[in-house]
Amino acid sequence: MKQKILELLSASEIFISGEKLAELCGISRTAVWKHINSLKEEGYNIETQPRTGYKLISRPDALVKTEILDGLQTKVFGKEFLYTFFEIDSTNLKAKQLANEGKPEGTVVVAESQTKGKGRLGRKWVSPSGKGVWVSFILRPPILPVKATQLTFVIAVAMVHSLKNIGISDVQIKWPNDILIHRRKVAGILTELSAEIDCVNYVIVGIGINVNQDTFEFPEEFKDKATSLKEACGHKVSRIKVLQSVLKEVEHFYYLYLENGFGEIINLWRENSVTLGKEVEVISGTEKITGLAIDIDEEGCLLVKDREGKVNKIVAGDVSLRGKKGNYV
Ligand code: BT5
Repeated sequence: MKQKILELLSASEIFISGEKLAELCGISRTAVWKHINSLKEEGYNIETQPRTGYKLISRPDALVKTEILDGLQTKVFGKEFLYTFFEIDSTNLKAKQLANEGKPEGTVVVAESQTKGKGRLGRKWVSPSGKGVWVSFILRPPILPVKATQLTFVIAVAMVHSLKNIGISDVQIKWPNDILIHRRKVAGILTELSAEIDCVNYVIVGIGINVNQDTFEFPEEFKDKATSLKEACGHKVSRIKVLQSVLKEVEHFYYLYLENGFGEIINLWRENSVTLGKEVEVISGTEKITGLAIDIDEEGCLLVKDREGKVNKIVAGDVSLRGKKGNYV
């Protein structure tokens, strides 16, 4: 009902009386008043005039439920199960807990900040308050566990489209899980699997997107490798719009993948890859491989042709691209 009141206020440029809102929503005026107060607590600036009613002045710049749902164009993702937190250890950990409790596919967890944001292999993901979109969702794909790695590619393709949709160009994918703008990392994807030998219980996909940081705000260790949407387009970007766009495209490409398989996704991935056709250095466990990144295979492994002409199939690792000065960055 709160959502409906917000929609009515958004659509009106003039004051709407409590009586009118009550009538349109089929609730009492006291109930309207309570919902208005709850919206105010969430950060909506609603002007109230005793005899004329209510008018929406401004919206909060916060990842609150009402705001996320207002205009969210998904069928399932985030529609029924959407959890928002001001601060959390990690949205992936929370999503995992919810998945273990039986929450369905399309459940979404978002936080303003994470105290233990995770990257791959236990690395840290820096997630400051109010600056980014830190989101995870539950998937329950009817696929074999060996195919679960393909989901990172599905999500990467969805990420490129979702950022392009909101007017951000030059978005590219670096194998396996980085989203880059002008060769700097703007987002990372973390895919975690729970499975039996022959079936997937669930997959948690976590995405961290830098939205409104300035370069100087990034920690020294990766300042020269990271960027934000604000840096890329020169102005502040609405985190709500980013999140809504990501959820829409993730849902779209995920269902496309389930229906049509990996083929279409692979082609889209290739089109948007910064890795293929480049000289790369890959650190995979204790191994270091250098060569030409020629393609990815059906499982999403990177194929790197070394100087001897041998094609190395790389299952997991970190890729550096050869820079203009011949060094790997
Ligand atoms: C990733 O790992 O890129 C996956 C990041 C996934 C984060 C999301 S946020 C929502 C959800 N909840 C979680 O707890 N996690 C997910 P990886 O490829 O291992 O990259 C990690 C490395 O990126 C770090 O070692 C840093 O060097 C760098 N890094 C950390 N924070 C960053 C940031 N905000 N922007 C750019 N680079 C960062």
